[in-house]
Amino acid sequence: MNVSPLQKARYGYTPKLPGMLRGGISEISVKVGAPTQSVADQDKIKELFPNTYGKEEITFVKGTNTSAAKKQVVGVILSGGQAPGGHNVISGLYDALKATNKDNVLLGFKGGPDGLLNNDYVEFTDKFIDDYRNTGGFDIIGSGRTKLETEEQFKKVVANAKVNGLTAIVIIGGDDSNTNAATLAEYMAANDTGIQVIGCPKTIDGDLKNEDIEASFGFDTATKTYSELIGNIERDANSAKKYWHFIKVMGRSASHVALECALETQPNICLIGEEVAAKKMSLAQITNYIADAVEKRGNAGKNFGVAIIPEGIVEFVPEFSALIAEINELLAGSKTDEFNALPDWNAKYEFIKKGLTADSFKVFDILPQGIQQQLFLERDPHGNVQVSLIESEKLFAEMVATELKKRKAAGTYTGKFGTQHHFFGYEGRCAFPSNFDADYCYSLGYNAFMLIQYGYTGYLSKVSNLSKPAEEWNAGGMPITKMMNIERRNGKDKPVIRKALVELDGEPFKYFAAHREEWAVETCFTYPGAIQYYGPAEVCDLTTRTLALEKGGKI
Ligand code: FBP
Repeated sequence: MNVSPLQKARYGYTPKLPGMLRGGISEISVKVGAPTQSVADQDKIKELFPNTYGKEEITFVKGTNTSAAKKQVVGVILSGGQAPGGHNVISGLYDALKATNKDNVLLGFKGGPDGLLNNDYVEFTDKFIDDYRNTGGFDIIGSGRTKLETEEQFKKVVANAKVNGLTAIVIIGGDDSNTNAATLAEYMAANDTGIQVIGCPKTIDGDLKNEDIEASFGFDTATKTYSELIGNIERDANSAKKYWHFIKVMGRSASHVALECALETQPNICLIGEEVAAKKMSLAQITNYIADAVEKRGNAGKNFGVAIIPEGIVEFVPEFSALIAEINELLAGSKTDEFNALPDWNAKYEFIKKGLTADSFKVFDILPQGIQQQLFLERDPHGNVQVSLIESEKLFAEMVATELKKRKAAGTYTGKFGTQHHFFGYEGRCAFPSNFDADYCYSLGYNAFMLIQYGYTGYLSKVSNLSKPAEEWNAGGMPITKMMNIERRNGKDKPVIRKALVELDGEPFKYFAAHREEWAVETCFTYPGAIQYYGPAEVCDLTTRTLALEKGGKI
């Protein structure tokens, strides 16, 4: 295999484990905490997960190993969108499994949940794993988004697991994938299969976090990559002084990615979906908010700027989210096929007009046709609107341009407004993991094996105290049902992991809100530069500003 000099050097990087996991299984014991409850809808979740609900949170501590000696055959899948560090979760899992018993086996099922359904796997060896250590991407076994929910699917997974003698399955994924993990764990327990299921918290979106899970892996590297690019664009804008750049960043519904990038780069504008929802802002109000900054800067001769738009923004504009909810119901079940079978956009437009309420149709009708069509693109298998396909960066640039024309005619705006659009998403999902993600992911995988060895099921691998050096990190597990509530998906009530949104009374948002007025009008850009893998720890091992602020630190 041809490898770059950086990749070759990264093979030699030794990820840092939490202090309590160093020394191997013989020195690791378990401290059992208090029983847990789901974050909401307790009765319903308890009823749906009678075998895995209410379990205790656990922490690993230094002490005598009390786990039963047993040969483990573990299956692992990568699930959902790529996130830097997935390969290290697998290498940490592999190293812990082999260090505990060299006869233990790790099978990697290919293409996400489909691998488990189709019994399509590879057996990992030292050589195989070594080629992927500390590298980005999910290409080691691929990924997929299939939802595991039907009896037929579960039966297939159990049959394939039994054929291979699996003792446990590890699902590396985001909120939807770990919802799969919880459901599969419950099925395995209810049917006395003896097969354990453990999840690992992945997603660049940063929305799989709560009081126990401080960060999902990949968020650190992806936001550093986007911030590097945004900083480069800011420098270009400040050099050429002729464009406003509208930059959409990935992150699905929550605006964690946008907020972190704003804290890193101090752009003129950064929209936060959660604030838009809280203030019930309309499309016109958001447009005016951006246009005010453009006007002030333009009238002062600064005809350039940078605006960060979170990809999920449209879901938070109340009139827009009402529209999306109506469209979701309109497309529920077989109605998607009916809609897709219509011959052309005119016929589809009439179908939509008939199906929407008058208020929602009014909002729909003012959107550019391109955006209208994007709202009807296929949902993902979990029923989510694919927000990465909606070009909100163009929507707002167009709406601001229209508003500025009016202001020019009224004589209040004297500047020029030229725009460029960008979407940063896929650029960051497979970057070489930062030192933080390399260490965190390896630790999550290593820790997942400890949970297996100690017989736990339906747990998420938990590594915490992440704003401190790795030596001081804590390791343990949290029942996945603790994070669950009931939400409406595909027109039905479903038990799902609750997404963590940006908290408007949280320190990251408060810091941003305290500085944004100045950033809007002045040019306060900061240029983070590329991720550094080698050099001083204060440059290379720093994690996100979000985590630093959440943990009471300063930035
Ligand atoms: P996960 O929630 O599975 O981690 O996916 C994250 C994500 O990158 C989102 O930010 C984005 O909206 C979506 O995946 C894009 O999906 P796809 O890779 O299918 O285009």
